[in-house]
Amino acid sequence: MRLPNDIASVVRDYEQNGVVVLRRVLSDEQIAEIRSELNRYIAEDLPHKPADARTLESDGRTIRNLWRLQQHNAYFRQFAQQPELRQLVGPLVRGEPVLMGVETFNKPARVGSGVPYHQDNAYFCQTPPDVLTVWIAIDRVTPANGPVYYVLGSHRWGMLPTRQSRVRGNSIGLAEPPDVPKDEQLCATLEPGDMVIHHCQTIHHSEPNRTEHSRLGLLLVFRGAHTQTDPRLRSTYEEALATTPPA
Ligand SMILES: O=C(O)CCC(=O)C(=O)O
Repeated sequence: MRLPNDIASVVRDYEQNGVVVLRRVLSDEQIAEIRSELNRYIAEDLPHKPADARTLESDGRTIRNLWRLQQHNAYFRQFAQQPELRQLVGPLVRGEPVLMGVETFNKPARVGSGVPYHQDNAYFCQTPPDVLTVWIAIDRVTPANGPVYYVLGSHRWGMLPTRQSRVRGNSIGLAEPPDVPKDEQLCATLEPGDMVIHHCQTIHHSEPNRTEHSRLGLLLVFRGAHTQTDPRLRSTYEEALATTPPA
């Protein structure tokens, strides 16, 4: 990984905006290796995993998400533990980074579904909210194939009211979309190997992919070792999960 030397400026941007974009962190070779391991995992291992190791698109066969790769796959578990990444993540989560999840948002060509406006901490349920997601572009992300939009500074708005979304894989969203026009949000158009880091209270969403071009993202979730589960957030999330399970 080629991460910036100037960690202080990444921390400044992250604290200011709740999201920071880092370009060309992974090489083409590293991207090819990740893609090949994902394909191998899907073909050889996934059929033997529990159904909730993935979410399918509404066609019932195309993969929308892979979940908990840190449990299911040694390659991705190790990938997420690279020392230079932990060094960057530590100051952002204000403590010792603990890996909470490795997952994918595949946003496949033609059938890739949207993700409703949400704050991740409605899913992670941690207090204090020292949790973040590292979103790595495996495919190119264009304005057309379902980029993620982030509302800058919204990580400072606290946890907003939620409602169940009935979207498989994203069961809980914001009760109301934020009053910030899309053209004022950060649209994360990315090249393969670029990385976006966002805070777990940063509001974000993405639209369906109707193009012929897949928009695969690999996500790593870290919390600070000092965070704890908030029982109120957790029970709201469990209700949403019961209504709309991932599989
Ligand atoms: O990749 C997407 O479309 C949505 C990703 C997302 O919700 C997240 O990074 O938490």
